[in-house]
Amino acid sequence: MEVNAGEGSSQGLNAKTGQPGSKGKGTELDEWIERLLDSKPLLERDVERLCKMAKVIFAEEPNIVEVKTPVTVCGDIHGQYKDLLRIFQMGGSVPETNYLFLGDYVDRGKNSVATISLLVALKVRHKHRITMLRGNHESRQISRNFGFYNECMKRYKNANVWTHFTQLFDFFPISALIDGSIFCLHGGLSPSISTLDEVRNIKRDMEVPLCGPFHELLWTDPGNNLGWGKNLERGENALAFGADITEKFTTDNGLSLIARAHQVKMEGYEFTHQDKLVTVFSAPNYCKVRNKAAFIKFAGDYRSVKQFTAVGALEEVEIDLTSQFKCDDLIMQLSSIVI
Ligand SMILES: [Mn+2]
Repeated sequence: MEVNAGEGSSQGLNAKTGQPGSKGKGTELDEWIERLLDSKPLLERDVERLCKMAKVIFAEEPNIVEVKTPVTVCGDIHGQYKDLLRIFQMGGSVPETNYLFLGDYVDRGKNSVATISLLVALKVRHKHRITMLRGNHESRQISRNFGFYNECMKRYKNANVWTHFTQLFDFFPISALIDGSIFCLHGGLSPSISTLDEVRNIKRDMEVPLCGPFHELLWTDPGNNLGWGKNLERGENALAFGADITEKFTTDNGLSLIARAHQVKMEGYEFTHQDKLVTVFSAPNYCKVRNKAAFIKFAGDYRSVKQFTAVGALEEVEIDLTSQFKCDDLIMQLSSIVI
């Protein structure tokens, strides 16, 4: 993958012995990125330095990051590192392609450390090319129990790397707004939030709370019933919102669409709520569900969906279904890779 923006070169420099400050930030980051792409983990001290650099960048971002098209939107990755590389291969490399990730980088999959390390390194290297939102798994409470913590302990023999990353997660932005009209976040709406300004006013530099609006934006799902109701699939206190809630929020805030992640979908994506809401999920064969994964490119009024199956599929076929899908006056191009 081409990740070098052109300034500096890593040739002749030793990533292991180079001292901080002895070379340009870009060169050091390029070395880390190359190392990660070579499937080698970063050293613990490099993770610490990377997270310090990243904290400054994330802390400067507002709760709603303004993003312009063209941008490629990805849902949950969940430690499926090879599938993340597949996304870059199919969707375009960084920094040539702009990416917006909707959270849940860690847990469940086997390679949370490599996944979050690479994405954060790319973020620091090309901060205007990648937007990373916070998912409900970017929290101490969740990632302690669903894989990331145990993987850090296994790879580094201590919890320091987990601590560095989970401290960094507190600074991840909550949401993004594409071209002023597509509101993007990990979970969904909140019964306590009716305007984008209310999202802008949330205090976010903390562990994801156990309840309240911040929690809900990262945890809720769209439901089939109208209004607000229980979301029993996720537990007693979880909430789901109906198409009427989506309609009111999008109308009141001048939005054309809500793009969110958080739920596995067999096709990798699903439009619902009168096409005012799309779920995108980018981890194929998630927990062996045999789902396809997808990501969506927005470019002005043009939208295209790419689907893919798990790495290691015996056979891949690309099917161009251009013009079979129409969404209002927008043409959706669907290229599918199936076994
Ligand atoms: Mn989630």
